[in-house]
Amino acid sequence: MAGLLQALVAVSQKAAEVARLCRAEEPLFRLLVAEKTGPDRNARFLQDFKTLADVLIQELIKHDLGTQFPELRGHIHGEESSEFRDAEGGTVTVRVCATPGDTVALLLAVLGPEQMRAAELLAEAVHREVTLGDTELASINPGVSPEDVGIWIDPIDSTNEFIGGREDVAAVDGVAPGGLRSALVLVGAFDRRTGVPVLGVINEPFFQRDPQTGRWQGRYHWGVAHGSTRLCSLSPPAPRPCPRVVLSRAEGPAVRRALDSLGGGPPLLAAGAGYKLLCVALGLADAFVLSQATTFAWDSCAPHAILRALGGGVVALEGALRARREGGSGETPELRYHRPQPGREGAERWANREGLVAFVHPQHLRAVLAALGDVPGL
Ligand code: 2IP
Ligand code: CA
Repeated sequence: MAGLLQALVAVSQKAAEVARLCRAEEPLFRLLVAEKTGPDRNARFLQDFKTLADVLIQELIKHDLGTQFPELRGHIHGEESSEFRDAEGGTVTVRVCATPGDTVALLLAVLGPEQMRAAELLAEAVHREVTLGDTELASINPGVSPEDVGIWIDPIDSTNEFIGGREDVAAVDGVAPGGLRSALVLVGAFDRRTGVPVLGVINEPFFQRDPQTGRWQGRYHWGVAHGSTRLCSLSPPAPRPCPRVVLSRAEGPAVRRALDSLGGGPPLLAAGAGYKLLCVALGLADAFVLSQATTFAWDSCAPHAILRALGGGVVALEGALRARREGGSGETPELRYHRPQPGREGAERWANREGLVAFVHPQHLRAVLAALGDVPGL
């Protein structure tokens, strides 16, 4: 039986396939963008279709991993709730059923009986077998036991860019500021006991268009940071002398100004938390700084494992600044993934409340923290 890392990659490939299908197949595409097209809109369900696509991807990942590794059941978490309203106002729990026919029936309950073609296309994709022809990956055995880990899934990070679907967004120094490129599938595994991320897969469903067929081609990246094992499909990028940062468009002016002193040039701006973390892993930026609590465990777990595999990490911004002020020596504690925030409800239980800094080279983390040390409110 293939190992857990190979299974995470395989499910991410299947998820990416469903994401591409939603944009390539007319009946699905129509549903996906229906909110924007107005007159075609069917108030009964259309508003929910983009969420249904997310949930279905999340559920196929849960289903495939739980089938292959029963020890993981009950420990696979995702961003989305799988409860939907059906046509009669009742509740349907979206899941992958035993047969494609049963899955079609369940999807019809959410989509409405007239959406047979869309339901069939989706059900066929979620029941398809995926084979990986990746010989390098096949030879990796990270030694991570499924009974020791939990899983975080972000079925589609940057959902807005996925729906918006812009294809012509020009990259700035290799970084796409937005558009389909920033929509990613993220699947990470963390140690159940310590919360440390140990395996990560980032899948880019919309990496590039095949010049021959015009179809979207994806690619994926994986990393292992378990015990003393560090393995990654990427090589650690060479550090720039002065770190270049990537930021959310929503980042405040005080943080932006403070980071100017790093001397690494104007910050790159990009959509998608996962995409910005990927930019750091790829060396397109040296650090991603976020001062707000707008990312969650499912956004950062998988990329965090990859950054650790490359020798870097992701720390809580406020916690790291506090530790620095208190003059603590030693390593800054990194984000963990096993415990919800006490006293919070819903998604907020899993927010990265203290912001974050992602890096590959520790000297860049130190430079960023030094630059932000005097920003009021941090
Ligand atoms: C979002 C998405 C957003 C990001 C936000 C995430 O996840 O990645 O793009 O904001 O933090 O939670 P920004 O683009 O400003 O970084 P999702 O799309 O899955 O809700
Ligand atoms: Ca997300």
